[in-house]
Amino acid sequence: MERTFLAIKPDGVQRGLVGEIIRRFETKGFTLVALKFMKVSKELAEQHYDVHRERPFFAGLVEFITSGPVVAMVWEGEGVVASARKIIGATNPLTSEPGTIRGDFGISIGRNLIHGSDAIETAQREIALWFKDDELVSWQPHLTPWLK
Ligand code: FUP
Repeated sequence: MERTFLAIKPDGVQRGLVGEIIRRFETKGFTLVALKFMKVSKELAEQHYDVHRERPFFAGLVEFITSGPVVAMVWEGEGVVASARKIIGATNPLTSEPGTIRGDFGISIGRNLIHGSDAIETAQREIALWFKDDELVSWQPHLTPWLK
């Protein structure tokens, strides 16, 4: 089954949006596989954003993501990678559609509340980077038959 990696960034935590953000994935019908509340090390932040290493915003991005606790999560479900990206909205909250997390709660590209893997292969890399195998919980929610 398809899985994605999501992380509520320090701004989402500081603004008290953890419950609101998790609720959107839960009520959509996706299944929670792993969740941890943690401070992010500089090493983990740099590895996570490795593709942006040469970009001018890289240092600020690493500083921001390590500035306070985050909620790291794995969610599972058919098409979850692309669907989560829709629920999250475009990178810049000023142009994200209303109804998306970034569109509803953000105004700054550098404070865009949540990360979501952009492709299935990226999700696999990010899940392995953030979680140990024994932190991933496989289970069958009883609600499943009502959603299909
Ligand atoms: P996304 O996949 O929507 O999180 O966006 P990207 O992978 O393109 O960018 C990763 C993070 O870099 C964004 F969440 C915000 C930050 N960023 C900037 O701060 N400035 C930019 O110009 C582009 C991205």
